[in-house]
Amino acid sequence: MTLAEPRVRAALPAPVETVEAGLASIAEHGLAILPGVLGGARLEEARAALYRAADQDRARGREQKFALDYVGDETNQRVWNLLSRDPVFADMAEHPTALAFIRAILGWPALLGNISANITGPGGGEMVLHADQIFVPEPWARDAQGLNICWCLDDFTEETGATRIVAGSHRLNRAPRPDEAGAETVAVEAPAGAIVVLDSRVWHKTGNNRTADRRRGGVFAWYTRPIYRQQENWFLSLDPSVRQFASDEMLTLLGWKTTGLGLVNGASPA
Ligand SMILES: O=C(O)CCC(=O)C(=O)O
Repeated sequence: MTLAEPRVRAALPAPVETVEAGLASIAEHGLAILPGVLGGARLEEARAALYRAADQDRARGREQKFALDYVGDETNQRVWNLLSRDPVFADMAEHPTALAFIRAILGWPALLGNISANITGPGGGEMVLHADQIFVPEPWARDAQGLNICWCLDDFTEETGATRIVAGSHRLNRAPRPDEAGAETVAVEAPAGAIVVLDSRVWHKTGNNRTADRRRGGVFAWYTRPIYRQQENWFLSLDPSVRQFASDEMLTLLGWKTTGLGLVNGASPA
């Protein structure tokens, strides 16, 4: 990084309680931490649904690794296409607080690129340091092209492998170069039930899980402006009952309700 580039800091922003404060935190630091968005029985329901899906995938040999995870790491576990696994994940993807951030930063319509999980396990390795919009050719436009909303279903701590970020790096408005992979990062510590809203340009990675026996479940809802291809191909993989009972907002997020792009014979498919 040259001196002409904005300073990035290792410090974490303070948690906030409102969307308005969250938007200010994202503008300044590239992320916002909002505790208590999920609580009580809803948190337990989401957690149970995630670990049920993860354990089923492992037992059936259905795990799929991710390209940015370290090769050979058999500890951390990805669970994809959560919409098809339990209705609680649709509730999270279209949670009013989540959509308030999407509307304010990306505008509407926006697309849900995926809602998937990364579960760290004891001894689990880190991920490659990255920005989520790395598929966008540089130079990047002035504004974020996506938002990643992490739902902490367990306590995110340094020991459990909390996501690690380079706060303020969104202001560099470019992806990290290979020689910056070792940049100083800080663990985003947040209690179970919190959401962490990440600007798609902020540099981050999974942390090492150094516990003897604790998993860290994080559900990542990834949204983009409507010109980008979704990470999950919902049209092939989505359980049809999700679309059948979807709200108008969910149909828009999935790409079934659309204008201009993604038409079927010139008309919106839904
Ligand atoms: O698991 C984490 O903490 C980060 C995951 C992540 O950055 C990603 O999936 O893009």
